[in-house]
Amino acid sequence: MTNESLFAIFRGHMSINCTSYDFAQIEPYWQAYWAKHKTFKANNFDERPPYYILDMFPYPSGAGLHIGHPEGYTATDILGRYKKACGFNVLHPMGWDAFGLPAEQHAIATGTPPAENTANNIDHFRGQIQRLGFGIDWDREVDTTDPEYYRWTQWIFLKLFQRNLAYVDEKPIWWCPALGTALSNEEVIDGKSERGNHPVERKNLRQWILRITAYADKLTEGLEDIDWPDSTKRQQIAWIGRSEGSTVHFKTEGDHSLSVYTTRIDTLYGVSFLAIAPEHPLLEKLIQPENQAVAERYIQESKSKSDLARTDLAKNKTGVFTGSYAINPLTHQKVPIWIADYVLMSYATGTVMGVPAHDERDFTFAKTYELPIVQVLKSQEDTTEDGADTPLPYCQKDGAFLTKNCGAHAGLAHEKAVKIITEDLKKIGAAEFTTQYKLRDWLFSRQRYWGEPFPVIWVDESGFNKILENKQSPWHEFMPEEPVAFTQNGKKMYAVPLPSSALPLTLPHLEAYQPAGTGESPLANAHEWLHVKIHPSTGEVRAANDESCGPDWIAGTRETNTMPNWAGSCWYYLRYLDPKNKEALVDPKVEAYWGAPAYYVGGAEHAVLHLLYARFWHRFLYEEKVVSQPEPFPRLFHQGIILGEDGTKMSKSKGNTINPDDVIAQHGADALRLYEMFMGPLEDMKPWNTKGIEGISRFLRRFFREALGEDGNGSQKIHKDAENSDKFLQTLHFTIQKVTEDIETLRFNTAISQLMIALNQVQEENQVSTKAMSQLTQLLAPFAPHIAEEIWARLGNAGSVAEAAWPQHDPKFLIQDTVEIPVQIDGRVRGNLIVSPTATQEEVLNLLKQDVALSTYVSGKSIKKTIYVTGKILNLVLQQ
Ligand code: ANZ
Repeated sequence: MTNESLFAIFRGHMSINCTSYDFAQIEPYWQAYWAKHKTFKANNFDERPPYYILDMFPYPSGAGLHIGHPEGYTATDILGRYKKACGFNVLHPMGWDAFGLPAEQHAIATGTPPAENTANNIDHFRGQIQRLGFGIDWDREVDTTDPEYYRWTQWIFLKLFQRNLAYVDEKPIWWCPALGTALSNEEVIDGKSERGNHPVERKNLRQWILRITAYADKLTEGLEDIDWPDSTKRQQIAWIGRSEGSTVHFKTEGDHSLSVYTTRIDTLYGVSFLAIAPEHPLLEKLIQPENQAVAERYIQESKSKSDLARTDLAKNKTGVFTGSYAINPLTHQKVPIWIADYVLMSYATGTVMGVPAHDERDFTFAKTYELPIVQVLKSQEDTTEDGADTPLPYCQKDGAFLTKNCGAHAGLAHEKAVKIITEDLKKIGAAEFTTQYKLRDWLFSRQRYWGEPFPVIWVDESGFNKILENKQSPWHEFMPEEPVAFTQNGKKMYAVPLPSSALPLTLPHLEAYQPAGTGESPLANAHEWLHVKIHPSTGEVRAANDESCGPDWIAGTRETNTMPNWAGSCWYYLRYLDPKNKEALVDPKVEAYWGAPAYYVGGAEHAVLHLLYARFWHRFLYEEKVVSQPEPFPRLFHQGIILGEDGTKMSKSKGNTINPDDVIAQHGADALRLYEMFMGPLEDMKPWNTKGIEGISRFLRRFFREALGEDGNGSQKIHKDAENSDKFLQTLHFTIQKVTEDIETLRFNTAISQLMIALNQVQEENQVSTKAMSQLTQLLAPFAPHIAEEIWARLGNAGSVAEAAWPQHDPKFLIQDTVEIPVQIDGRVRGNLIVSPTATQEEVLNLLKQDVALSTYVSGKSIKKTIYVTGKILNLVLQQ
């Protein structure tokens, strides 16, 4: 039977008739085949060992897939297809991180509801991803905006709420008076709104906040046990920013106490001013009447600056005097209190002690405002008594105390000084040791429509007391020990958690998506949804205007804020495991079966926010016994960015973007996949090169031709009973070994080079067995799966190449390394020979005769005795 007829039987009713490599026919065919046969379906509790591989799921933007997406997704697909061939039960899922600002802005501009727009974008993305031929189990697709998904996002929030890890507080947001809306950080550029270029300011609003700081130490320590890129670990450590120091309390005039946080209490003798943040609550008591006008103007101005601009070392340090003084608890000296915006209210106490002689910023500040510079330390090289040879500011910690200025502590070194001064001041209640973190609690609310609604209802005090009376009611399912309350317009309001039976709390339909104009989200306009009545014991919720509610029903208001789009991406990798579960976010048995992903592959730009938030939620879920391991992503890999052909970052404005749809249309998905993997090491940044993808296209066409001949229906060279040459077998088995090792270590570019070498060898051969050609095709399959399926089938193999067992290399075909053996003649080592470790005595003796130096010892003589230890030593005794 010819290959052609075998192939026709296998194909059944579908057929591709192309005689040369026609990817436009081949690719859709095999994609349909995989979908029909559910080739990549992953079953829970399969007896094969589980292998879970995870991509960072995309935000389905209106612009569609960009050329960077296929890079990471191809890498995970290669690994997944390879592991499947090795006998693993591979789970490689895909989903959509679909809440976010663009859909809402689109809704405001066009009136299309965000849900509709998002669904269209998802369809577009799914189609594009499917055209790349990834081996994804599409039955496990998740969408963070699907109420059946965000039911569980809300559930996790309620668990956090129950454990008092969610609270409310007033926090500043960007507020644009001209637009009448709150803006996100991304919508503010240099103190102006991105839209319309209007000035923005900080405005305090009630916000939900998650107590991530309670996990600061655990999140730092947990990094030790995971296999992540060092730079990403370092970024998380810096972001969490654990700092050990002291808090020192200064008495002020009017008998207030002003606390400063310092890591350098050893410089307390050199304090010449205190600097206080413009937002500090004590300021109104400290500003003297004659300083009022100037101070107020300064405070107002600082409102429009970002923290980054305020603390930038390169920028001028500004400030104004409050008119008040504080007393240094160590020296009892009076120092002026200045307002300075380089001090942030959000860090530590919001006040710093100014030590110009030993701190860069304080030095600049003191120079600008002519404040005293009191030196208390000198460098180790400085031999002068008064530290005259130490250039100021001297900021190192290795300095020694001057004997003058430093009272009882003169002569102490940094570490000792910190300990002793803090302990001394602690005795009089003027200082204590403290630990600070750069990490802030996570501001978890947005004044937006297109996010998860908070599953809580606000009630007043009398309503809350009614709920407290009935501890059996569903309102207590997630009730925290410490009630969450907030006073607004003089009225104290309490947050009541919805019971799980009331989830999901879905977003209401709106006629318009314009913000409310009050700083609240558009949900403030959804009156029917917003104003409710709740029953104190049954857990029922009805519309406020529902007349069937009796007098015992409690009036309540839903929350108008929504969750940030980081929420849904905090736990999606768990939902993939059990996406249809109605009883739990994931069945613990299913979670235990799959475990954490073997690899998590995604961009380095997520080093902190997403990767830290997800670790926080995961740790919490671990403590709540929802998951079985403390870390969500034990092994992380960042793919490098693909640059434009000009070597700069791709961007629409520069016109150097490459559209994956265009590349697929021109060269096919296989060529795109193979090219992106061939560009260079996966983690490297690399520029796109049109010539490069053309070369890859030629390689694929050549592979097709070599395997299947000019007419695509069988090559003269390839046949079942062909005798493979030794050279070819060596190349084949080396290629199997190399591609296998390279896939395991994600070195895809070198694996592809080896496939190219192997194809060159095929070209040089007169005959190659069908089995050997099929094996080479299997090696190509994870990289370029469509063409590999087509070749596999046309070579007469049954079933999908994705399901064939991975080929094993046979070591006997591998060219071994050589060894150097000593040659001893009549008891003396006369030299060495380079031989194969398995060389026979005869081979070694032949080599000896060819060796210019050694052959002189034996020429003309006969050998009496030969002792050869294979691969170790040759010992000869000559006839005398
Ligand atoms: C006096 C001093 C003297 C300081 C000196 C440094 C050097 P880390 O290590 O990052 O925690 N600081 C404290 N609170 C601040 C705030 N809210 N805004 C801006 N700066 C603040 O840094 C701790 C140091 O940052 C503290 O130690 C304080 O300046 C400053 F020779 O106190 B230091």
